[in-house]
Amino acid sequence: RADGPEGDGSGDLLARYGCGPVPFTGHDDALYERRLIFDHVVDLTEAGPRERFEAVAAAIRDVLAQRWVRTQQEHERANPKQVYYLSMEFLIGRSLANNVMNLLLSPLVDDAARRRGLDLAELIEQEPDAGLGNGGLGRLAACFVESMATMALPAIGYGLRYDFGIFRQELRDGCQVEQPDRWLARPDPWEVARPNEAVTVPLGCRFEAHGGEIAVHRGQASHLLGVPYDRPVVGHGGRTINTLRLWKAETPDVFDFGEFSGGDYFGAVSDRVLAETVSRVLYPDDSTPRGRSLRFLQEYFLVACSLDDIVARFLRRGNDWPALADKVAVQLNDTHPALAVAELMRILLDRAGLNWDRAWELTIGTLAYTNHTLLPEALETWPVDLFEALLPRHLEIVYEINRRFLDDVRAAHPGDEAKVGRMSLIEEGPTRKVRMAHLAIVGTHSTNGVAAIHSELLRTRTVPDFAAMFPGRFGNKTNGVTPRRWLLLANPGLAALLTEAVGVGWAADLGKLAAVTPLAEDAGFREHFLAARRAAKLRFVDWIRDRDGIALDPDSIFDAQVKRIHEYKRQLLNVLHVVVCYNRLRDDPGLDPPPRTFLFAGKAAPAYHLAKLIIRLINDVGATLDRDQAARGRLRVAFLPDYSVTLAERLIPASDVSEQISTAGFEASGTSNMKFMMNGALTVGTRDGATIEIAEEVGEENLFLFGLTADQVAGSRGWYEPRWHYEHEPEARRALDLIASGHFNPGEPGRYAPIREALLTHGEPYMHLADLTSYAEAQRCVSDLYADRAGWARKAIINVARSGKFSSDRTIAEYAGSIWGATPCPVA
Ligand code: T68
Repeated sequence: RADGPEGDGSGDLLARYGCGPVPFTGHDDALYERRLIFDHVVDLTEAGPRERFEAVAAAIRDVLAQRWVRTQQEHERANPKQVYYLSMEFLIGRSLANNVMNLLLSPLVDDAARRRGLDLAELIEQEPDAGLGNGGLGRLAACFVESMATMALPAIGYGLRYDFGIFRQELRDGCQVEQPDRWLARPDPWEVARPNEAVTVPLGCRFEAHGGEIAVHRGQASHLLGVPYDRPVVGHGGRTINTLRLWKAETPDVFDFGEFSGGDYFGAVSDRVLAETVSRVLYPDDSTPRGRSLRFLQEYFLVACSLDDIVARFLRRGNDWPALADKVAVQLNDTHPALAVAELMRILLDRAGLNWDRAWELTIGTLAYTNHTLLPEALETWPVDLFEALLPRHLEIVYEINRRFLDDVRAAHPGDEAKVGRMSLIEEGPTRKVRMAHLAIVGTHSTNGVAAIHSELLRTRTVPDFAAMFPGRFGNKTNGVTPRRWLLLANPGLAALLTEAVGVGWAADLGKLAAVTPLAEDAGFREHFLAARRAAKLRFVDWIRDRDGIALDPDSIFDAQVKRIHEYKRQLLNVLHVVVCYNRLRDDPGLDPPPRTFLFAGKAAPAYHLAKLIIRLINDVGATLDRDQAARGRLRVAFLPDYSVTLAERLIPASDVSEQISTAGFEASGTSNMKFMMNGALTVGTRDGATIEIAEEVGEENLFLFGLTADQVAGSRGWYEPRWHYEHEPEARRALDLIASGHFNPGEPGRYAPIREALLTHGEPYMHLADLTSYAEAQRCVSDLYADRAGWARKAIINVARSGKFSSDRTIAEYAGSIWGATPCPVA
């Protein structure tokens, strides 16, 4: 009775990968009631919303359990090349509605809920976001595992099961206050603990944890235990259900426990608590690693647990060491798991007993690395001392890799010791450090960036010596996002319209949306399109009113910049433009631009003081505009607290304008730019990251590009003088002066002096003032076009129609084809 809709969900791509809708049959109709009564021991009529959510989720898990087992059995049997995605972050969000959708159970579940009088929307709101990531990098990992399952690739994601994910952001007086994210306060219905598959992680010392740092006791080896918690990753169509395996750190079992505690009950129990600190909390710094030693231990813990598991599975399937690179592909999500290079070498040398050259060839053949940033301060390094204390054998291996590598560098460039110093895996200085990016490039067969411009800059500017030495290793894999979560689930109205226009296949083959292009010229379709977008807007307005008590005017343009707060992303450029608009309204009350609401959301790293000041400024400006007659009803600013996957799912479909305004050359790719485009927002953006490729797909006339190019930005290094703009551009000067005057914060007039100072510093790296004039001009074009409903709809429709390239299915097909050499393993 749980049949998926016939013939549905079987796009060309799915067909190519041998998948299609799968009928679920033979489940009894009382899964929900049984879960409620037997798991919660509560009468049906007494159950609260949280219990009802858990029972529904558990019932869905019951439905998928056999299919999940079947997937694993098929992978064991077929022994295909298996893909492993290692990431310190998976920003999953909620799972209930997504899983129901991908299982093609929505009609059944809607019907079952109706018959029981259950309010599904209310139950969905009970699920906390699994916020095990900071931003783009973590969300990308979540999109990738979903695409891999949809495409029937035999793939496992490995990460950490943090007790606390990304902090909850509260605003007090307009300031960010971080609160712990207690997402596991109630049992998570999706995870399956597998203590019998726990692995032991040996360490070269014992340690104590003090506020994110560890103190080591050298010479006393110790162990951690990694306990896997598995989560289902449901592919669209429900045929393949892959696994996301998250490791929880514990202390070794009671047996060892008794041995080393030596009768010290109290000490033994506190050791357990200590071990568990390793997977306690996600580090909330998205771009500047703070070099905390506990983070290093987390990274090693992920690598050691995952490689142990990978090797065990490889051997269990009857494979032998020489076949490792033919049967296993490991993708490293940034350098965070780059210790895998040393760990795999250790396994192959010390456990498999291979010689160095054999071990090295297999290591390189198995591993591949993705870079996500060019910011020099974001490139990870770890002190040699920390390696030595915690992982002495790994340090030995790193030194040997480096010795052989530098021999090769010297052979190729005799006498060029400067190059040797630049390329070494070890950074010399007062504290010697291991350069993780160098280790990752040297120890893998593939290094890729995440958008064309980023991959190019990586090769030519960041690591040119390596690109020259290993030209065949460098490539590009432009990011993508899953159209299931980000269009089919997030925007049901628009999704239904698209299905009506081009059939159901688009969700699994987003290129099919190209067939929508001619409908941009169809007045009737444009009306339906605008109506679907209006519906998404109204839905968001209701939702955010209920969540935060924020009242938004759906008749205004929703102009959104939602992402981590960072100087390079230039929320300040957006604010400066808002103040320019405000000054114009104050000067000329007769002005009549279309009303606009500037929506901001995003978290600041807790120690990034300027980013926190930017949040406060946005809130101060918002409050001032609300009070000022000149702005009221025409210009608003709202900062939506606690940005999350769930907030993004609601906000993106409701937005008219997508702000992608990073300083050119700084944003590796961006992925929200793709989500906005797919949902019919128009982009105001710089020629940066994947926004360049969006412009190529839609044509420059269908978005609003402005500002300096990456080459121009790089060419200005050293001589950029923001004061020139301040002195010659009156609107820029007045905006900056108004911010610095205390107009928005009369209680503490000096509050924004540091912002003024930063923006006017000679050589200001993000060149805000240099781009302000062209940005304001682009924004004027936005306002002008908005007045032309048909013109706006045409462009928006073309954006949706041309978004096919930005499906993560395309990205994953490229990884599978040119990096992993992996092919689908469909589950019958
Ligand atoms: C982002 N990086 C890029 N890093 O900024 C973005 N970093 O352009 C890109 O689209 C995205 O990756 C996906 O490729 C991050 O999100 C982090 O979150 C991070 C976390 C810890 C340490 C360093």
